[in-house]
Amino acid sequence: MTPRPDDEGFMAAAIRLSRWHLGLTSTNPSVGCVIVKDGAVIGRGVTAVGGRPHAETQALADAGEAARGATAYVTLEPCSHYGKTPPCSEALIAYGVARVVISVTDPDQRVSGRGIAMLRDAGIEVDTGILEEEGRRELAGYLMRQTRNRPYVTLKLAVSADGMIGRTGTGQVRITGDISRAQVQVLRAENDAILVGIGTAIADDPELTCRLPGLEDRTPLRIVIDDQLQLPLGGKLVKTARQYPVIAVAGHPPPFDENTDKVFMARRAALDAAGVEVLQSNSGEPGELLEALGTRGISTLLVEGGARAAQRFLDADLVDRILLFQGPDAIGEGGIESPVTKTNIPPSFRHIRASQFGDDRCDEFERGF
Ligand code: AOF
Ligand code: ZN
Repeated sequence: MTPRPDDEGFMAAAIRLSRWHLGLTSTNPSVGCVIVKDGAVIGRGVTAVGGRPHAETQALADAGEAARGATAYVTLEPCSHYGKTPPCSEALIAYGVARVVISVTDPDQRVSGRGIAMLRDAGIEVDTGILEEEGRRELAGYLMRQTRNRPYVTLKLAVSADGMIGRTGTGQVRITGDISRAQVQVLRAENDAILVGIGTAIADDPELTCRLPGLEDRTPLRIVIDDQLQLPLGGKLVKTARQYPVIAVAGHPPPFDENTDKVFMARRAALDAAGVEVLQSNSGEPGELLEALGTRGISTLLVEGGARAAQRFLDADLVDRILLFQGPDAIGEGGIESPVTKTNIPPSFRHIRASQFGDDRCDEFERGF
């Protein structure tokens, strides 16, 4: 019942493995599992695309007979329920694994401690909480949706050297370089959904797809906060809506007079005809949208801008992670100030990582939950 010196290294390997299918297993989490015997990895598994089979059963199959007496490192507590597949705990027992090391316990009410109990009842040694902080980070979307029925929210901002996110009156301003841009495409692929405000949708005409070769199919659900349904019908978002889904979130019904009512309904019908889903929000609050997304199985949301949308999520205290990309050039006059810069990150956030992407620096901040 005591952690061993090698535990963290092997758990780190299991966590790295879990990243392979990040964004591809929804609504199941992407779990990693390595099976170790005599100091060597003899089996590997990651939750399959689509969520099944689970990581452990694949790692056990990979190890085969050799799993007898081995140690299994798994990023999430092995399941104990009969779903579409039999429980992983049962498989670990059947293969004769001697010890199971777990990073994060599973909040799913069908599991939640029962997986560990099943293993212990069978005489298997179990240790939990190994690299828990790192494990929770990879499973953040799953954990957030399970415990709060909302997606884990990442706010991504690209700011100039003088802390601006753009310039008034112009379209997209190039702030960061190619490597950062590619990095953002990876971020898109890893998230279930991506959101911008209508201001950005009009000014930048973004496509919000994932365009990295091989990752095109991992374009997330695209969402625009669009109180008055002004999304341009000729823009890239609407034009690609039949291929990659788009949701326009309409604000709470304004005090309509007959005329505005007609315009709103006409826009609604036009978006509908173009294949855009219109979601009517009652309160106009980000919390309401997040709950609706959680209920649809969306575990991770990337908020990509602009300043107003970012501010709405920050004000509602609904940002869990901030990624601040900073380019080398200043924008100067006419710049639109970023709601967040390195010097005014809300105090509940902790700096966890800094990376260099070409000439740009990226700082990552998170707060626990
Ligand atoms: C594991 N290993 O790799 C994953 C687990 O719909 P089901 O039957 O696949 O069950 C989904 C639940 O399985 C999910 O809520 C979580 O509790 C667990 N996910 N468990 O042992 C895995 N992905
Ligand atoms: Zn399982």
